[in-house]
Amino acid sequence: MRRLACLVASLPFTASPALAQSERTAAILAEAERQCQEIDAGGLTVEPGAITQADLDGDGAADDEVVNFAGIFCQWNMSHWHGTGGAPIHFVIDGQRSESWWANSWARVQFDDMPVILLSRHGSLCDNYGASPCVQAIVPTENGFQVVEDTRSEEATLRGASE
Ligand SMILES: [Ca+2]
Repeated sequence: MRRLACLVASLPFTASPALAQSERTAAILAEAERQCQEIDAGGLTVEPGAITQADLDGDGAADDEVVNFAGIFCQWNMSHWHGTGGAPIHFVIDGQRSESWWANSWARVQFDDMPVILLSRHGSLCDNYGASPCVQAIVPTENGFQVVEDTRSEEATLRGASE
């Protein structure tokens, strides 16, 4: 086991959480590292590209960060943050506030003058089988993230009233 640990530790993609750009991102990685230790799974492995700079809130500066756990692992437990629903993706605005969602992938688009984050999520969240297409839109704002609440029952009521 010790030999395996040395092998894993020496793989080229192994990186240090010290690569974090902002305090908030550093805190996310520190918490992840703590979780790895808690489950006795060694240190934290951060692949190149797991942390990217982006302009999420549309202020024109790429001073936001995306911490994508698709590229972050516990050294001895590669599945800790990885499942059929993807992995947690943390969106860090201005290095200060963040929220995370489990998703397979993300994209930043512009829609009606709004910066929008799109997430490809597990199909069960769209009340369908796991691999079915399921997309969620999130708007980063000054105070947080705007997400539509589940309005399906409300819409069914409205539909029923108009029939
Ligand atoms: Ca920003």
